[in-house]
Amino acid sequence: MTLGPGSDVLQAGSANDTVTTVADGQRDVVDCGAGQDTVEGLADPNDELAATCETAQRSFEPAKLPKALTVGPTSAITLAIGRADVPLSFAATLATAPPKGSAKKGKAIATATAPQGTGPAKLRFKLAKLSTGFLSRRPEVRVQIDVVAITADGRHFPLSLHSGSPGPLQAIALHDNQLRLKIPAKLRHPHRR
Ligand SMILES: [Ca+2]
Ligand SMILES: [Ca+2]
Repeated sequence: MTLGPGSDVLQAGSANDTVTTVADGQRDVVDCGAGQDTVEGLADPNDELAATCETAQRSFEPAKLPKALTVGPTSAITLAIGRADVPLSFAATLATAPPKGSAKKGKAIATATAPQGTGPAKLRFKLAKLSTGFLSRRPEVRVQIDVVAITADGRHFPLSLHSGSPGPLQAIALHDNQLRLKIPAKLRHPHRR
């Protein structure tokens, strides 16, 4: 099976399939189905290849996002985003999640970068001004994490991270890249006991 130009979603059947043209710079979502299946070529960092693709070279394997994360005592959060099998650097923005179905953009809260490397990838966000402003009033806020993987040759791949384990075809769902951030009262009101 050869995928065409652009982003593709492929659900293969029970035959032994060979899927080509995944490393095309576009995000592809592939579930190989049953059988002994092969994906040819090194996948793009944002391609999503299900575990049903037995033989596949993944360049980035995303981690499962936690459903909720509590801000640490230094007003920072550290998030494991996955594992790079080729040298990748990362740039990320943390913003409030817009209401479901809304075209509005969230409010940016923090940014983070991770230097180029292979192996486990982590992002550390330092949150400013928790004791003033809108975050001081919110014990919990739904946030969106937009992460871009940058290859050694400078190409940018927006990543898709999930907190659940939906089937790969549902993986392009609404709540991509979102989690709940819990902000302890003592960070929001440091002077109150
Ligand atoms: Ca691709
Ligand atoms: Ca198959």
